[in-house]
Amino acid sequence: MSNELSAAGEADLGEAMPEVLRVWRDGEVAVFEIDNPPVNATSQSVRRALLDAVQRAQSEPETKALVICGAGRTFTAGGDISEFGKPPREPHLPDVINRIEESAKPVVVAWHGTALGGGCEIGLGAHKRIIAKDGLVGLPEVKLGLLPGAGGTQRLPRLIGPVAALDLIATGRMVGAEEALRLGLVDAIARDDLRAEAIELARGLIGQMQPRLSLRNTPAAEPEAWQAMVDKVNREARGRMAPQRAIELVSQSLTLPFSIGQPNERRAFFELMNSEQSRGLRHLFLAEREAGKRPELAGVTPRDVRQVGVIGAGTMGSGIAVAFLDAGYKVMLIEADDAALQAGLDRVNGLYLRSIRSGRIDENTRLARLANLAPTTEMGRLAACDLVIEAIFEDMGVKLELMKKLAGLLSASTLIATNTSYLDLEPMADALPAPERFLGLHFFSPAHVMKLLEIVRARRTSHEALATALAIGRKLKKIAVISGVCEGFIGNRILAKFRAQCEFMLEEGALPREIDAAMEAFGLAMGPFAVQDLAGLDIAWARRKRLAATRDPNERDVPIVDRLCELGRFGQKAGKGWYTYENGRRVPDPAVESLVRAHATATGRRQRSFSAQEIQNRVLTAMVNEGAKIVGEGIAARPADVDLVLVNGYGFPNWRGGPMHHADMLGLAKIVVIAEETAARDGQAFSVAPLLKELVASQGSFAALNGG
Ligand code: T1G
Repeated sequence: MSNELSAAGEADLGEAMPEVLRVWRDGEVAVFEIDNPPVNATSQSVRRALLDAVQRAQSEPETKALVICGAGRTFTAGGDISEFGKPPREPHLPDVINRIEESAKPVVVAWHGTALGGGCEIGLGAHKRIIAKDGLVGLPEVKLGLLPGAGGTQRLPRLIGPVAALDLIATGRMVGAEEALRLGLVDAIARDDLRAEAIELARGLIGQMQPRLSLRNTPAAEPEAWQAMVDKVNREARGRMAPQRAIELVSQSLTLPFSIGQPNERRAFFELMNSEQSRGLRHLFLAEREAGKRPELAGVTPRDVRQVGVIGAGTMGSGIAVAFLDAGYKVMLIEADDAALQAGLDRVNGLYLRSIRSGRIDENTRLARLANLAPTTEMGRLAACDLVIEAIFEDMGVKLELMKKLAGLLSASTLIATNTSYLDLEPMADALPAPERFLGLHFFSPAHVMKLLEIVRARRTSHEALATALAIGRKLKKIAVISGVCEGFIGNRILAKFRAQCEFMLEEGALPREIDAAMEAFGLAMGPFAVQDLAGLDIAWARRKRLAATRDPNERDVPIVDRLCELGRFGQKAGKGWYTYENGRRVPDPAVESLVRAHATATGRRQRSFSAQEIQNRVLTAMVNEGAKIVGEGIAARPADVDLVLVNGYGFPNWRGGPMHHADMLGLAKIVVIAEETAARDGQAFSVAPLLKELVASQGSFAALNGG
């Protein structure tokens, strides 16, 4: 039977200690349970309590073995992110873990929930590891721009070999129990009762000499496998420093003793901690968790949504249907006629077949998800839905007609959402009784893959509808950001300014390939012209033609895309656009370059060459300036929300933290100087955001507006 020995914080450990470690004994086994909600982070108090408990156990004759486990939903999420960037406080985690490893009495770690970062490293210091069936373990530090800093880069390769270790450290991916066992990362998977089995395991080790990972040699790697992994990590690092440092440190575990490798790791850890890349990634981690927290929504209970109707089974509609099916919702997919419905179903099936082929899901999962799909052409059936999302043609007239139809079909309490990416929500809301249940759910294509969801709040959208949308976003595992209504909402509004600035540079002497190369060097996955080719230039052309009649003739407008389309250069699908495509490979086309040059000369503007840095500065300034307007107008609640949108929906490099965070790093004064130059040059197409000027005048920063 278990008997409670002490709780850290009670008499024997001194008054000052918070109760973050519960200690009791099961026969000869002392059990230490980390209890530091919400995720048992290895905060200073936890490190102190764990170190004291392990030390004390050494001299307790009745204790012969130790088990370390976690309370609540997770073993530990690792280092306490709120302590990052502050001076480290003793005891340091590497020392605590070294002490665990040196324990004369065997130590077993019981992993449940997630054992991440420092939580995984505690396990590597222990003598045996057991994991719950549904437990996950990993070293995700790289996602925060860091590396494991408590021995992980040195002990993991010694345990599972350098190739697998580098894979886990450089990707930061979590592995489940089965894979952990296969890799040799755990000694056992608990059959049933993790705690009891961990205690049993510890009991079986009593009296035996315990191996220390730090004294072991890293097993030699197959040279080709090692090189292949190094190449993969370098390829995928794309400007990020942490994965590259991981290669260096895991390599050191092959040649250097732990006593040298560990201090090297610690140095790298602090260097990275102070890097802009890690600051950017940590900013996004916190921004993601803050995005859904709105003071006005505190205490508002989201509605229960189970049955979702999706109207329109085109690319967006079918992707949205799959996103909801994947999250366990029942989905009704509506099309106007049988042929369109069948085409939509084929799309849904195609998405699932791709998921099977890539190993993301198995056949049973596919069948289970499809069992929740009800395809139909009968609009009347929508009455059974808790939420209806329209994903039909992007045309106000068509959408208004649909809203009128829905008004007659649905009860006034059914939530109604539009997936429009540009159109004004207010006229649609006007067409509905009870407009407070209406809002925008702007998904990004492919909707079942892309992480971003813009929740668009119309003037009358209720708190309940917003809270429900946020809860849906969480269930869909999306990063949901609330936007007010404006042309293009947060993301497309900034994208429009970004693209315009790129086209303006074409008129001043830059070439598409130079702009793309500069922006790819900045960290964008693809340059803006290559992206347009991928999406198809005809879409922009159609929109331009639609807007031509109402365009202000004084506004700076670049018509090059019209010329390309007139020549049938619709982008990748036509084999030519801003570039020519040879066997799928993009190559600059002299014909386009002379067309661009001819247009540029005809504008009468001064022609000059651009450095990559100048291109990047102009693009960034255009984005940040528009972002500042969006925040200033209250369309986005915080600059950090703008960062989340650009990083998760538009390929802005996450290690730069998003445009607003990056602007803070560069200094807003510098951005304002470039913005003022731009305003002088671009006339009506550009004005400096008042908020940006205010912040510079008050020596403020976007960060100060993030709160949280
Ligand atoms: N430190 C402090 N707070 C944390 C935290 C952490 N490591 N992880 C999560 N939280 C907070 C989070 O801000 C939120 O707070 C709440 O917990 C719930 O999180 C030397 C030093 C564990 C998979 O990178 O991946 O170890 O918003 O909303 O979706 O090598 O959180 O409620 O106020 O995310 O269930 C490495 C990061 C650290 C893990 C849970 N560890 N965390 O996901 O809940 S570096 C990580 C996660 C390290 C050593 C170094 C996830 C999760 P609030 P949540 P979730």
